[in-house]
Amino acid sequence: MAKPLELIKVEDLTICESTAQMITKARKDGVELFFDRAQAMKPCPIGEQSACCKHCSMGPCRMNVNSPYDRVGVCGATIDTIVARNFGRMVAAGTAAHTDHGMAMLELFRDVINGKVKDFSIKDPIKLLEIATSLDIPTEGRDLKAVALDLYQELERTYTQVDGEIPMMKRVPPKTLELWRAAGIVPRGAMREIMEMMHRTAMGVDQDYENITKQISRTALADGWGGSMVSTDISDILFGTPSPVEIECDMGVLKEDQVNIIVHGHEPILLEAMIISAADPVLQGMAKDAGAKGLNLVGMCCSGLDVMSRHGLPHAGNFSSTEAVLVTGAIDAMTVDIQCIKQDLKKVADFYDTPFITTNYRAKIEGALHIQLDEHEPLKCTDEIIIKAITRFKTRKKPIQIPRKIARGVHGFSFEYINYMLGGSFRGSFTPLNENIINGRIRGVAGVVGCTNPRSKHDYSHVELVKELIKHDVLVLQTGCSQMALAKAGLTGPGAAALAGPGLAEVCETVGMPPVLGLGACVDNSRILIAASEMVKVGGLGDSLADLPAAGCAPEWMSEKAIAIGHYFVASGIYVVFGHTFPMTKGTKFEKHLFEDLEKQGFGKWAFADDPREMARLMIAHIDKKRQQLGIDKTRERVLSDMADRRGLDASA
Ligand code: SF4
Ligand code: MSK
Repeated sequence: MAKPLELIKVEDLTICESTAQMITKARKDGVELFFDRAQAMKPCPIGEQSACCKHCSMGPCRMNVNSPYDRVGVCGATIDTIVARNFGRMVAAGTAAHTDHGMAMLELFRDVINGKVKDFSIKDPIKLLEIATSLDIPTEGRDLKAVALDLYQELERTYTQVDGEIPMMKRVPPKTLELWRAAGIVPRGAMREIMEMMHRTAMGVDQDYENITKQISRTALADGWGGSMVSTDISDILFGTPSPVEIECDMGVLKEDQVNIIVHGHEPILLEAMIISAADPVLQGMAKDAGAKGLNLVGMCCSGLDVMSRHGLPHAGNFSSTEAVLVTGAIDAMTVDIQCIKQDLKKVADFYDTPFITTNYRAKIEGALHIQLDEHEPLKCTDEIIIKAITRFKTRKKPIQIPRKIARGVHGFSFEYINYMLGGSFRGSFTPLNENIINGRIRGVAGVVGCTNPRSKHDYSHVELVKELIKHDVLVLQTGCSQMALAKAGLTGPGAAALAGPGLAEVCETVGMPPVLGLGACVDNSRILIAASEMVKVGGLGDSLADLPAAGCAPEWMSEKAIAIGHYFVASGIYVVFGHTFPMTKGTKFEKHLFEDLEKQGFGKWAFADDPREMARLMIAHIDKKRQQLGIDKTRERVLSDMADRRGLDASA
């Protein structure tokens, strides 16, 4: 039986002070939050290990997690078939989410080029030309619109192509691509791969876990090197490629004397349109007439992460704080688009008299006000939302309690900016990064990404893991809710270098960068793939992504999207650790396949750990193993290697 809610200590639920204050307030107000439900609803032990199947009505079939081979499903499906199929469907769902988002961005791009969408334009023509060139689209002497139309046609294949390799395969390091070709996992269009994944995991189709894993890899690669990558590139082309800017984070960014509007979700278009509406003098005048000092637009979750560094917009918190922010009573409207939007936000918003507005036909919530955002006239929707927020400001009834904490940090490290930052404006280059890895100042690179989860102490594992990694000279790249966890903890500011090991701290000081680089939303993990590919291209760290002294981790993951991301990194050659839980039956052949065999085949591999220090230990051990394989484990003396040294290291690898 669940403990009475008041006995669960708030400090066991979160390390975010603002969220903790709001959980306490919600309890006083009698408002239930997902933290409470997560305590009350214990996970099914069979489901937790992914050991059940309901793919047909001869089941559901439940396996014995303590003795997984003592029975099979009614159809004869073994535990390996069942767990692999379930895993495959999670990857298909995550890939579908990212690619549907990416395709929406591509359609917006097409309509901007065609002049059908007039409120947005191409903000980064240089990136448009660079991407076109990387895909062998002629640019010389051509008009930008003609190049853009060709680029649209080419990128559409990322989603729809039924046969042959998708365009972004041109960006994969040749040796990695060779491995994928030999394994038969080079992706076609995402629609094709998702379709085949769903088919193969239906009752009575693919019942060989190794063969299922191949399609899992192919589907995940269609996400990371396909749908997600295109989404990021198009967002940059349309709205500008991020570069570092100081951002204010945490709930202290809310203002009692202003109209506070939260934008939460994933597609940048809603928040970009809100920014245009909020700058409208008529709406600003209405806010003033209502007694407000102004309109305070605040991002949350990945909507905020995607847009904040393009506009210097404040950010109130990550996934686990989206109910808590409503508890302040200070939110005059919360508006959402797609993904990671908890259904109970509507109920919490109702309690605090906050208008809760859905804007995307793909993500309505029962009982919530829906104002469809039509990309051809987006301001119609966003103007209306602002008017509703102003009305609520005028009629605020509930007491307001805003946590005071504000953390300032630097965000917006796109691949392009990292290149420029390391190499300088005339000779953008990853060479200094590789050199510092080779000489040992930087031990390796880690991607720490992903969600927060009420079954895991909010933000705790993200922060402890990253502290441990930088202390051991591992440079950390971040996206998604993890980035916001570190931002709130003050680790995205310049002060974080003081927590870094001596080698990493020295590099940070020389280059003028923090040891924790925030790259954007969860869909922007493709920026990490491109950065890793550049490291391979620059030389000295092996020939394929699997050779790099690098590792990834999602310590508090919850979404199927995270599984798709984890697997596209594994298939790309990266070691990936997931925390708090993993959808796997222990002691199965499928577990061994993902956790050991894939690496022997030249890919990366999965791992699991519950404690952040153990996650760090596993990642550092892997990085050290790769350093040893590259022959750079003995080169931690402080000398910059030249080209000849690096060629030598290459030859000895
Ligand atoms: Fe059971 Fe097989 Fe049907 Fe799954 S597909 S529910 S294992 S009978
Ligand atoms: S929002 S997928 S909780 S990172 Fe992208 Fe955060 Fe995870 Fe959603």
